[in-house]
Amino acid sequence: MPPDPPALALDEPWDGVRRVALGPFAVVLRGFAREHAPELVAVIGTIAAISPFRHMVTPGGWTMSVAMTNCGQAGWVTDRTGYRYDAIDPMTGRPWPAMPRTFADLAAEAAATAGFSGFRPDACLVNRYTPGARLSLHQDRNERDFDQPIVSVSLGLPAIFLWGGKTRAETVRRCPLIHGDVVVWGGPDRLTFHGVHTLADGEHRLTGACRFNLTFRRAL
Ligand code: MD3
Ligand code: FE
Repeated sequence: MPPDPPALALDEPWDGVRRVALGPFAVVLRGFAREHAPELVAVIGTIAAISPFRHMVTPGGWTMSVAMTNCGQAGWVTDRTGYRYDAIDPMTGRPWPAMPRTFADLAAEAAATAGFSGFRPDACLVNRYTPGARLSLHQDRNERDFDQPIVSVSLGLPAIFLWGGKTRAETVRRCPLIHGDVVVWGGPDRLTFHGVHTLADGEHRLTGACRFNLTFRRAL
């Protein structure tokens, strides 16, 4: 009998991608988007020229510290009436800018690398964090099909991602996310409580004093 192949540690790249598991179906692909970062940041600028970043208001009446915009067929929005996906940007009254091919291809490639082949996102939420901004613990449950994964791309300043459990009460773990990291969530980990810790001061050569996060979803 041939000997078993040597076990691969999860953080050892076997196809050039360094993986860090957050859970059984949640994986960080370290630096996966790094080489695409300059283009991604430039495209964020063209999206924001059409649908500007804005601070949305939660149903409870709080103005979010994270500024947001969207591209794709559907955009995530919140106002006093609730959270939803909308094909129309409420600020401009026009459709969100189309999802650039480079965005959709990167998200599909990352999903496939994490074991979710055939992911075709129709929504991309663009989050902009400046120092002091944070995203409190929440679940993403406005999407129709929870079997579809979510892909997130971190650009610019580093952040501490908060990773909880299936209920709000469970212990929260911290995971640093840096420029170029891509995270893919799916399956049972899709409804995990998560958030982003208050962004620390800093300067990034590509983004200045800011962190962008692209969140790709199949919303419709
Ligand atoms: C884990 N954004 O926009 S993306 C969000 O860095 C959001 O801006 C964070 O959470 C950010 O809703 C993190 C990562 C993310 C998105 C969806 C998830 C993580 C998730 C759904 C389930 C579990
Ligand atoms: Fe979220």
